[in-house]
Amino acid sequence: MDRPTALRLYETMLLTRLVEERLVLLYKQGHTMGSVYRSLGQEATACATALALGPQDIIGPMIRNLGSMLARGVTPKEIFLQYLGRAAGPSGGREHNNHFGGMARGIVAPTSMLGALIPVMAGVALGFRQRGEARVAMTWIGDGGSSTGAFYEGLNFAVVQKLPLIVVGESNGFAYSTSPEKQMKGPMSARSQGATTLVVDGNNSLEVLEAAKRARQVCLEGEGPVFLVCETFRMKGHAEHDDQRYVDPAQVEAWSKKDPLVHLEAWLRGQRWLPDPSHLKRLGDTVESQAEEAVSLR
Ligand SMILES: Cc1ncc(C[n+]2csc(CCOP(=O)(O)OP(=O)(O)O)c2C)c(N)n1
Ligand SMILES: [Mg+2]
Repeated sequence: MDRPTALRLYETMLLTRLVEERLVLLYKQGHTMGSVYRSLGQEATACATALALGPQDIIGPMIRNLGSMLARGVTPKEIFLQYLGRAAGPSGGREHNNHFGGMARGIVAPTSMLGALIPVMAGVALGFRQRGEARVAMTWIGDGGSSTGAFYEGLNFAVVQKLPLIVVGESNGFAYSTSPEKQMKGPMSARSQGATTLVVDGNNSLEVLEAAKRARQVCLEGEGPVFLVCETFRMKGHAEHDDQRYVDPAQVEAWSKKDPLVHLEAWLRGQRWLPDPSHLKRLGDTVESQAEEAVSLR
C-alpha cells in the first residue's frame, strides 16, 4: 500500500459520507425526489472495491454503492442534481437516486430490481472475453438480493463461461427489515456456485482493496468470476424513511466501533500519512458549494 493510494481511498470514503450526509439534509428539507439510501458504515465495500479497478473496467453499482460512482469521477453536483430531479441532472430529471450511468466513466446505471444486474454484468464480461480485452466487470449484491433467481442465473453463467466478473457481496445484516436467516440458510459465501470466493472484513478498507485487486487478477488470468463477500453492517435503516426500530441498538452500537473511516484514519496516523486538514476542509467546502449550486438550478 502506497501513500497516494491510501489517501485516495480515504478521501473517496470521506467524500461518500459527506455527500450522503448532505443528501439527508436535502431530504429532510423536502428537496429530494425520493428517499436517501445511506451506505453509512459500508463505504469501504463501495469505494475500496471500485478503486481496485482500472479505468478500462466497467462497474454496475446498486443503490448503496454511490461511493463506487464517486470513485470513478462522478461529481457531487451531478449526484445532488439527480436526487433533486433537476433537468440539468444526469438523467434530465427522469430518474432519481443514483439511477444513472454513462459509458464514458464505465458505469452501467443501477437497476431497482435486485439481482437483475448480475446477468447484465455477466454479459458485459462476456463481451470483454469475446473481444479478447483485458478488462473486468464488477457489480454488487446485498445479502437479501442474493436470494433472487437473477443472481443465481447470472453468476452460474459467469462460472460456467469463466467470465471476468467480480460480484461484491454485501453481507450487512438486513434486507430492509428482514434478517438474513429469514431470507436464506447459511452464510452468503455459500452461494458462490463454484466461483472463486473471498470473504473479508468489509469495514477494513485496506483488506477490501487488497481482496478486490486479487479478484481482478483472478479474472484477468481467465480463472472465471470472483464472489467477494464483505462482512459489514447497515448502520442506518433501509433508507431515511425507515427508523430501523427492528434493529437491536446494541448491534448498532457494537458496529459503530468498527467504522471504516475511523479504522483507516487510525492506520494512516500510524503510518504518519494523515491527510492535510486544509485539504479535507476544501473537500467539505466543495460538497457544500456543489449542493447549493444544485439547489439553485431548476
Ligand atoms: C427483485 C426485487 N425484490 C424486492 C425488491 C424491493 N427491495 C428493494 S431493496 C430491498 C432489500 C435489499 O436488501 P439487500 O439485498 O440485503 O441489500 P441492502 O439494502 O441490505 O444493501 C428490497 C426487498 C426489489 N427492489 N427487487
Ligand atoms: Mg442487506
